[in-house]
Amino acid sequence: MLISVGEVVSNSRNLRRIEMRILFLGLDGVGKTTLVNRLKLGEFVSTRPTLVLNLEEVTYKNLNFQAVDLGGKTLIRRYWRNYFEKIDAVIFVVDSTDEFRMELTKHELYSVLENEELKEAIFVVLANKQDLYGALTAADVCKVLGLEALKQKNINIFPTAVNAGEGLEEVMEWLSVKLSPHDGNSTE
Ligand SMILES: Nc1nc2c(ncn2[C@@H]2O[C@H](COP(=O)(O)OP(=O)(O)O)[C@@H](O)[C@H]2O)c(=O)[nH]1
Ligand SMILES: [Mg+2]
Repeated sequence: MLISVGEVVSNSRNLRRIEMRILFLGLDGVGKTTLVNRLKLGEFVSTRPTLVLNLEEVTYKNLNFQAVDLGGKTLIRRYWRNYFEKIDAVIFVVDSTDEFRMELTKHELYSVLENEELKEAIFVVLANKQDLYGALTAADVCKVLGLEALKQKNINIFPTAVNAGEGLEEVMEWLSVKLSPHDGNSTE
Protein backbone atom coordinates (compact mmCIF):
# COMPACT_ATOMS: atom_id res chain seq x y z
CA MET A 1 0.00 0.00 0.00
CA LEU A 2 1.24 3.47 -0.75
CA ILE A 3 0.90 6.05 1.97
CA SER A 4 0.42 9.57 0.71
CA VAL A 5 3.09 12.10 1.47
CA GLY A 6 0.55 14.04 3.55
CA GLU A 7 0.00 11.06 5.82
CA VAL A 8 3.71 10.56 6.25
CA VAL A 9 4.03 14.15 7.41
CA SER A 10 1.14 14.07 9.85
CA ASN A 11 2.19 10.70 11.25
CA SER A 12 5.68 11.87 12.00
CA ARG A 13 6.27 13.13 15.53
CA ASN A 14 8.10 16.29 14.65
CA LEU A 15 6.43 17.04 11.33
CA ARG A 16 9.71 17.55 9.70
CA ARG A 17 10.55 17.76 6.11
CA ILE A 18 12.55 14.98 4.62
CA GLU A 19 15.94 16.21 3.50
CA MET A 20 17.96 14.09 1.18
CA ARG A 21 20.48 13.89 -1.53
CA ILE A 22 19.44 12.13 -4.71
CA LEU A 23 21.69 11.15 -7.57
CA PHE A 24 20.15 11.02 -11.04
CA LEU A 25 22.02 8.53 -13.18
CA GLY A 26 21.57 6.81 -16.51
CA LEU A 27 22.99 6.89 -20.01
CA ASP A 28 22.82 10.11 -22.01
CA GLY A 29 19.49 11.14 -23.49
CA VAL A 30 17.32 9.03 -21.19
CA GLY A 31 15.50 11.92 -19.47
CA LYS A 32 17.45 12.77 -16.28
CA THR A 33 17.51 16.53 -16.77
CA THR A 34 13.91 16.58 -17.97
CA LEU A 35 12.97 14.73 -14.77
CA VAL A 36 14.84 17.13 -12.48
CA ASN A 37 13.23 20.13 -14.20
CA ARG A 38 9.84 18.53 -13.97
CA LEU A 39 10.23 17.91 -10.23
CA LYS A 40 11.63 21.37 -9.63
CA LEU A 41 9.31 23.44 -11.78
CA GLY A 42 6.34 21.13 -12.29
CA GLU A 43 6.51 21.57 -16.03
CA PHE A 44 8.27 20.33 -19.11
CA VAL A 45 11.41 22.24 -20.02
CA SER A 46 13.30 21.38 -23.16
CA THR A 47 16.86 20.35 -22.39
CA ARG A 48 20.27 20.36 -23.97
CA PRO A 49 22.71 17.53 -23.37
CA THR A 50 24.24 17.81 -19.90
CA LEU A 51 27.98 18.20 -20.25
CA VAL A 52 29.09 17.31 -16.75
CA LEU A 53 26.44 17.89 -14.11
CA ASN A 54 23.50 20.00 -12.96
CA LEU A 55 23.08 20.66 -9.25
CA GLU A 56 19.60 21.71 -8.18
CA GLU A 57 17.83 22.24 -4.89
CA VAL A 58 14.39 20.76 -5.34
CA THR A 59 11.34 20.90 -3.09
CA TYR A 60 8.67 18.40 -3.99
CA LYS A 61 5.86 18.23 -1.42
CA ASN A 62 7.60 17.42 1.88
CA LEU A 63 10.79 16.30 0.22
CA ASN A 64 13.69 18.71 0.03
CA PHE A 65 16.50 17.35 -1.95
CA GLN A 66 19.68 18.18 -3.61
CA ALA A 67 19.49 16.74 -7.08
CA VAL A 68 22.81 15.75 -8.57
CA ASP A 69 22.14 15.18 -12.26
CA LEU A 70 25.26 13.74 -13.82
CA GLY A 71 26.01 13.67 -17.52
CA GLY A 72 25.67 10.19 -18.98
CA LYS A 73 28.21 10.14 -21.77
CA THR A 74 30.94 7.51 -21.60
CA LEU A 75 33.71 9.83 -20.46
CA ILE A 76 31.64 11.39 -17.70
CA ARG A 77 30.33 8.05 -16.41
CA ARG A 78 33.84 7.25 -15.15
CA TYR A 79 33.48 10.11 -12.66
CA TRP A 80 30.07 9.14 -11.30
CA ARG A 81 31.65 7.42 -8.33
CA ASN A 82 33.13 10.71 -7.13
CA TYR A 83 29.59 11.71 -6.18
CA PHE A 84 28.56 8.57 -4.29
CA GLU A 85 29.24 9.86 -0.77
CA LYS A 86 26.27 10.76 1.46
CA ILE A 87 23.72 9.76 -1.15
CA ASP A 88 20.32 8.71 0.17
CA ALA A 89 18.79 7.61 -3.08
CA VAL A 90 19.72 6.91 -6.66
CA ILE A 91 17.20 7.43 -9.44
CA PHE A 92 18.50 5.46 -12.40
CA VAL A 93 16.67 6.45 -15.56
CA VAL A 94 16.35 4.05 -18.49
CA ASP A 95 15.10 4.82 -22.00
CA SER A 96 12.66 1.92 -22.44
CA THR A 97 12.73 2.30 -26.22
CA ASP A 98 16.49 1.85 -26.46
CA GLU A 99 16.82 -1.92 -26.65
CA PHE A 100 20.15 -1.53 -28.36
CA ARG A 101 21.75 -0.04 -25.24
CA MET A 102 20.09 -2.31 -22.62
CA GLU A 103 23.26 -4.38 -22.09
CA LEU A 104 25.29 -1.23 -21.58
CA THR A 105 22.59 0.11 -19.27
CA LYS A 106 22.72 -3.11 -17.26
CA HIS A 107 26.49 -2.90 -17.00
CA GLU A 108 26.39 0.72 -15.77
CA LEU A 109 23.53 0.03 -13.37
CA TYR A 110 25.31 -2.95 -11.80
CA SER A 111 28.53 -1.04 -11.35
CA VAL A 112 26.52 1.54 -9.40
CA LEU A 113 24.51 -1.04 -7.43
CA GLU A 114 27.64 -2.90 -6.40
CA ASN A 115 29.41 0.18 -5.12
CA GLU A 116 30.27 -0.08 -1.42
CA GLU A 117 29.53 3.60 -0.76
CA LEU A 118 25.97 3.19 -1.98
CA LYS A 119 25.11 0.10 0.01
CA GLU A 120 22.67 2.01 2.24
CA ALA A 121 21.09 3.94 -0.63
CA ILE A 122 17.58 3.41 -1.94
CA PHE A 123 17.42 2.67 -5.66
CA VAL A 124 14.69 3.59 -8.06
CA VAL A 125 14.86 2.47 -11.66
CA LEU A 126 12.62 4.38 -14.04
CA ALA A 127 11.45 2.61 -17.18
CA ASN A 128 11.07 5.97 -18.88
CA LYS A 129 9.58 7.11 -22.22
CA GLN A 130 6.54 4.90 -21.76
CA ASP A 131 4.63 7.29 -24.02
CA LEU A 132 6.68 6.22 -27.04
CA TYR A 133 5.72 3.44 -29.42
CA GLY A 134 7.77 0.31 -28.87
CA ALA A 135 8.74 1.11 -25.28
CA LEU A 136 9.41 -2.01 -23.19
CA THR A 137 7.07 -2.27 -20.22
CA ALA A 138 8.53 -1.79 -16.74
CA ALA A 139 8.21 -5.56 -16.21
CA ASP A 140 10.26 -6.21 -19.35
CA VAL A 141 12.88 -3.63 -18.42
CA CYS A 142 13.07 -5.29 -15.00
CA LYS A 143 13.67 -8.65 -16.66
CA VAL A 144 16.20 -7.41 -19.20
CA LEU A 145 18.20 -5.66 -16.47
CA GLY A 146 18.07 -8.73 -14.23
CA LEU A 147 16.53 -6.81 -11.34
CA GLU A 148 14.35 -9.69 -10.19
CA ALA A 149 17.47 -11.29 -8.79
CA LEU A 150 17.99 -8.33 -6.46
CA LYS A 151 15.03 -8.86 -4.15
CA GLN A 152 17.02 -8.20 -0.98
CA LYS A 153 18.04 -4.76 -2.16
CA ASN A 154 16.13 -1.58 -1.51
CA ILE A 155 15.18 -1.26 -5.13
CA ASN A 156 12.00 -0.68 -7.06
CA ILE A 157 11.14 -0.06 -10.70
CA PHE A 158 8.44 2.31 -11.99
CA PRO A 159 7.07 3.07 -15.46
CA THR A 160 7.30 6.79 -16.28
CA ALA A 161 7.00 9.37 -19.03
CA VAL A 162 8.87 12.17 -17.30
CA ASN A 163 8.32 14.73 -20.06
CA ALA A 164 4.61 14.63 -19.17
CA GLY A 165 5.23 13.99 -15.46
CA GLU A 166 3.56 10.59 -15.67
CA GLY A 167 4.39 8.17 -12.89
CA LEU A 168 6.36 10.67 -10.80
CA GLU A 169 3.87 10.90 -7.99
CA GLU A 170 4.21 7.17 -7.29
CA VAL A 171 7.99 7.35 -7.40
CA MET A 172 8.27 10.26 -4.98
CA GLU A 173 5.72 8.76 -2.60
CA TRP A 174 7.63 5.49 -2.47
CA LEU A 175 10.87 7.36 -1.87
CA SER A 176 9.41 9.54 0.86
CA VAL A 177 8.08 6.47 2.67
CA LYS A 178 11.39 4.68 2.30
CA LEU A 179 13.36 7.66 3.50
CA SER A 180 11.05 8.85 6.26
CA PRO A 181 12.63 8.64 9.73
CA HIS A 182 10.07 6.05 10.92
CA ASP A 183 10.03 3.61 8.08
CA GLY A 184 13.68 4.31 7.42
CA ASN A 185 15.37 1.81 5.19
CA SER A 186 13.21 -1.09 6.21
CA THR A 187 12.54 -3.65 3.55
CA GLU A 188 9.03 -4.66 2.65
N1 LIG B 1 8.80 11.02 -25.48
C1 LIG B 1 9.54 11.23 -24.40
N2 LIG B 1 10.65 11.97 -24.48
C2 LIG B 1 11.37 12.16 -23.34
C3 LIG B 1 10.99 11.62 -22.09
N3 LIG B 1 11.90 11.99 -21.17
C4 LIG B 1 12.82 12.73 -21.82
N4 LIG B 1 12.51 12.85 -23.12
C5 LIG B 1 13.27 13.57 -24.17
O1 LIG B 1 14.54 12.94 -24.30
C6 LIG B 1 15.54 13.89 -24.64
C7 LIG B 1 16.70 13.79 -23.66
O2 LIG B 1 16.27 14.20 -22.38
P1 LIG B 1 17.29 14.77 -21.27
O3 LIG B 1 16.49 15.06 -20.05
O4 LIG B 1 18.11 15.88 -21.82
O5 LIG B 1 18.21 13.47 -21.06
P2 LIG B 1 19.50 13.30 -20.11
O6 LIG B 1 20.68 13.26 -21.03
O7 LIG B 1 19.30 11.98 -19.44
O8 LIG B 1 19.55 14.45 -19.15
C8 LIG B 1 14.85 15.26 -24.63
O9 LIG B 1 14.50 15.58 -25.95
C9 LIG B 1 13.61 15.01 -23.77
O10 LIG B 1 12.54 15.89 -24.08
C10 LIG B 1 9.79 10.81 -22.05
O11 LIG B 1 9.37 10.27 -21.02
N5 LIG B 1 9.12 10.65 -23.24
MG1 LIG C 1 21.03 15.84 -18.93
